[in-house]
Amino acid sequence: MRKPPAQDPVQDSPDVSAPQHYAAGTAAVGHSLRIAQQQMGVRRTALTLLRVNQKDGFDCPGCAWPEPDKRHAAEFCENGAKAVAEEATLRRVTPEFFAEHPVADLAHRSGYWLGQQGRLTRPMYLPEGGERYEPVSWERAFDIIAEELTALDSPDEALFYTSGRTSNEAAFLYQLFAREFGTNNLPDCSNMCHESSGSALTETLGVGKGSVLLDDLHKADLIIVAGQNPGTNHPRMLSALEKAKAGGAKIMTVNPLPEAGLERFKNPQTPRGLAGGGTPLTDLFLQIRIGGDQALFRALNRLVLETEGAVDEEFVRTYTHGFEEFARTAREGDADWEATLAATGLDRAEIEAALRMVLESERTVVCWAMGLTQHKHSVPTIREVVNFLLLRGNIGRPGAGVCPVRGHSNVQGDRTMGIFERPAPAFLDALEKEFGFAPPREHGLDVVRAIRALRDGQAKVFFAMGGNFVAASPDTDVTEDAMRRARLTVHVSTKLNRSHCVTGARALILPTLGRTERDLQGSGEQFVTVEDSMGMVHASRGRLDPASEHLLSEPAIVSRMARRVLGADSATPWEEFEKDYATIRDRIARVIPGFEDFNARVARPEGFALPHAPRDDRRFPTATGKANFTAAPVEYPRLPEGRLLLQTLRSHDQYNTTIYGLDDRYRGIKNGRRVVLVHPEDATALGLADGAYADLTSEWNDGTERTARGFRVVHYPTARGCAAAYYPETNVLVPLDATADVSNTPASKSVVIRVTPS
Ligand SMILES: Nc1nc2c(c(=O)[nH]1)N[C@H]1C(S)=C(S)[C@@H](COP(=O)(O)OP(=O)(O)OC[C@H]3O[C@@H](n4cnc5c(=O)[nH]c(N)nc54)[C@H](O)[C@@H]3O)O[C@H]1N2
Ligand SMILES: Nc1nc2c(c(=O)[nH]1)N[C@H]1C(S)=C(S)[C@@H](COP(=O)(O)OP(=O)(O)OC[C@H]3O[C@@H](n4cnc5c(=O)[nH]c(N)nc54)[C@H](O)[C@@H]3O)O[C@H]1N2
Ligand code: SF4
Ligand SMILES: [Mo]
Repeated sequence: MRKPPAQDPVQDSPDVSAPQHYAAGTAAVGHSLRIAQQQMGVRRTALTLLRVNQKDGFDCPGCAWPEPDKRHAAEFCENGAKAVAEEATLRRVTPEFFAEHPVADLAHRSGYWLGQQGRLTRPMYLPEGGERYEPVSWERAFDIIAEELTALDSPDEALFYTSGRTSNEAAFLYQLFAREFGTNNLPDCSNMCHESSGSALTETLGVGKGSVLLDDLHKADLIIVAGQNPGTNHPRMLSALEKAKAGGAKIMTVNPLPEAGLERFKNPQTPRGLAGGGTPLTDLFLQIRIGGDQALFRALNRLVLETEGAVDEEFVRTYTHGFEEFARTAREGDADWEATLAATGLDRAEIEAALRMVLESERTVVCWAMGLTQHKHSVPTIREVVNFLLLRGNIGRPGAGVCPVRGHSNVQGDRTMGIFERPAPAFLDALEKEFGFAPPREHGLDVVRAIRALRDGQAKVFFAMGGNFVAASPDTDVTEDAMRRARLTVHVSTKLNRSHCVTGARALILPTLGRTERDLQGSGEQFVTVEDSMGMVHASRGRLDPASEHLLSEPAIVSRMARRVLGADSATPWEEFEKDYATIRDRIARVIPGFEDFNARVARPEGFALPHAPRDDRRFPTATGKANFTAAPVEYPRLPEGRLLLQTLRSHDQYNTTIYGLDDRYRGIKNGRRVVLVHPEDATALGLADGAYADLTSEWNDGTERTARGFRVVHYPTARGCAAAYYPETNVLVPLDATADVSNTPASKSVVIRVTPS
């Protein structure tokens, strides 16, 4: 066992130097190996990293970027290596650790310190009024869950949260259990992530997922990367961009920050990448103001409409609906030059340069992530991206399409498996037919509504399949108070985190197997399956010995909980499911379209692609049966005098609420996370010197204010009027009610703040 650092490191004196202008290279390789070896030692590092993303290995627990068909021996990136090391660490959290550290002590530790303690090893229970977690048997843990669930007045007083690492098999069982229990309360991390993409794409194209495969990126003429920082968050996407460029593609980047990874890429898998200057990626950088994207795409659409012969009229006539109204709105609406320039902060020449690239391209892909999804007007923004692609027929042909780049490694698969608070009637019908019970039909609660239900005493049991709910959610103080009002909080987790320290009256921690570990059940060794960001499904097999003999897999936990809670009321063969995951896949095959013959097809090493009607044959399963143009007013945030618009984002050394280290190498930040990046001229106007310390106060419509203290001001080349600081430290500033229209995603990329010297 390895020892974690005993002291919580001081986090508030970051060192700052100039940002880097390229990503990866040798530093990335060295950095990932160093972190991996600290956690796993040399031998385990070598054995484990060689299995990441291999056809007989395990799926990288990092992001959802797909694997290329031809694999290298080292098919992982720096941040994949960190994700693996975080899970395969040799450090352990034992019952003695919990005896030494009362919950009140853990609640004062940083998320970084908690995570550094290592893997959870035993089920732990915090009794009502107790000060410390104590070891508990699995049987007793399930009894406690059953006691609290059966005591509820209604099944809708229970909440079943999911984070996106859960396998297809576990997710399918989990939603089945929740629905047999009687609720659609299945909030998930997607609600805070790509919900806006799902909402916009389902309405306009009929499928809430991306429409491109990896090869389409390689074939594109133009790739627009908007609101995404792949150098950190999807590092191997840079290899795809490099390949696309080698094939002649142009890349346009839309971002308030000049992100190093999009400037230049030194591919660590090639000798040239390691030794040479690397590949310049971005051809045109549009340094947009936060929240200006809808205005930008609307302006491009207006200009395309005004250009003779630029619209793919045949495509528009055959496959789309609503063109006339959209065209009228774009021509006559509020997207004139004045509004466009105010919203985007760009100048006319930049937008005209963008237009030229658009018109020169036969095949265009738009990629995006949180920079587009976490604003009040995110859904109309993404609909405008769809308008943009439809205009030139860029849906359902090779080298073109929508590419929302997903976060967690199986977040897309979890949705496919039915982790959704608003399930489609057809899905519920199929469950009903297969399992012979009547699933609840009323919609359940998403993340924000779940927090309100806890706050208002309408939800009493909170169960989490992974994740770190209180740290990931907005309005930290409100969320934590809400969580403390629960009767019981349960977390199925691999690592210790903040959510274990902010509990209901009673609390359970249920330790589970990770991706890297062998999963042995009654019928022998099991594998699980996952779906990547491009709808490819494949198997994942762990080989390491489990972190402790007391761990249960996620499918086993759900099966046992279901048996204990539902008892004779359930005709579902839960025991068989636990014993042999192939029997779960047989059921998935019968319930979920696209999974026919699941067991046979997933036996192929490369897995299989799920069908996608718009991509495969330009069929659009929408309300109109066509791809829908939409016409919405252009919105963008307007800032009161002396305020900045704050986006809350990720550093290079974190995975959401998991902090791997205290550096953000590409942005030149070291040894600390409480920084706020502000344009030098804005900072000067506000009297904020580089290196000064400041408090951030957010202002919300209802007159309430929220403050986060002690951030080092960094003069940084972001867009004017904008600021950036890391999540989750700044989640205290995001009001619970500040959400995107339609999708209800927290607007954590557009928070109006004052920055005042501390
Ligand atoms: N290493 C690592 N990998 C990860 C994660 C991680 O935390 N660490 N998280 C995973 C998850 S769950 C997700 S969802 C993804 C997140 O992946 P990203 O979405 O890339 O993550 P963020 O750090 O939130 O970065 C948002 C980017 O959008 C830009 N941006 C902010 N506001 C705007 C705007 O209004 N317009 C435009 N055009 N751009 C804007 C920011 O400057 C930044 O470059 O990554 C996944 N992969
Ligand atoms: N302000 C602000 N807030 C945000 C965002 C933002 O950009 N800004 N981004 C949002 C986004 S995109 C997302 S996706 C959410 C993320 O929200 P979550 O998914 O809830 O958070 P994570 O930090 O990914 O969860 C980490 C925890 O998952 C557990 N874990 C890891 N692997 C496994 C596993 O294999 N099984 C199980 N059972 N548990 C495991 C570990 O205990 C670890 O502590 O945060 C959202 N919150
Ligand atoms: S790009 Fe994502 S999935 Fe691929 S190795 Fe890196 S972290 Fe893992
Ligand atoms: Mo995410």
